[in-house]
Amino acid sequence: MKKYTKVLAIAGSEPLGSAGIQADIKSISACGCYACGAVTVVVNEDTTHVKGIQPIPVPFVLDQVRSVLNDIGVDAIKLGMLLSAELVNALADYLPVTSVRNIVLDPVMVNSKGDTLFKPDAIEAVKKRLIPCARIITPNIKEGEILLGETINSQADMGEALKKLASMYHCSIVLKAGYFKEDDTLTDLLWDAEQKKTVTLSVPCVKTKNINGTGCSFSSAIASYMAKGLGVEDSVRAAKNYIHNAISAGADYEFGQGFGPVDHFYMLQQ
Ligand code: PXL
Repeated sequence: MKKYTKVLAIAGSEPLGSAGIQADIKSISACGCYACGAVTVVVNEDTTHVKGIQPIPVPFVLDQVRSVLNDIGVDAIKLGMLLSAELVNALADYLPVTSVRNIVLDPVMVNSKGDTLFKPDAIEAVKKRLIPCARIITPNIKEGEILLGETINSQADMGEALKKLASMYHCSIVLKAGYFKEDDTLTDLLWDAEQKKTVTLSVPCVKTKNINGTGCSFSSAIASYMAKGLGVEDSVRAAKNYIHNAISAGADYEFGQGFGPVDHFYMLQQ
């Protein structure tokens, strides 16, 4: 019998098809895996801002996750927008009793538009309870600052920040430089906690407003490559390559008044 390599996204829905679980499903599919999705919240947004958030009741989110894991099983899980401490704690209780070890946590707290996507009490629960379940976390600079409790003012500060984050949290960490987009080159830093090494990942900065959902898509790509059996560094390098190509290919599309999407399926247009 043939088997799919399966990735479950546990994340929020949004109507544009650019970010959240829609972006996760596109990214996982584009990276060659079978995408499953358990919805945590339904967000109403346009390309300029978030207008409303309706959480799905926590027991029902867990029911969706159990339906996937108990029946078909998955090779990796990507955690996106979780919103509440109640859901973070429920997942922290449940995930360790599953057999899934490829857990990628995108600590979605602040999006590209600066909207807050987390309740304050959820932040403590993520730090104390959920990060210990993750194989890798993928904070942007703002999320890195929240996890660290200090500001990160430039790319030059990122090395020190990553060292401190690595000593606080014991998983692998990609600290994403995206906020420093006045620079010509963006250098994300990876702490590979399994090989005990720091890796620099530099790409030319693409000048575009079409960056909605980049974090979602990147973390889902990491989960997909981990699901296929790649190690931490190889998964992050492959995912970085995927998201850079998707941003470059999507850069010149007109899409609403604000932030547009990346071109998830750029490889189908060649
Ligand atoms: O890009 C962060 C993000 C994650 N999840 C959902 C979102 C967004 C951005 O707006 O709507 C559901």
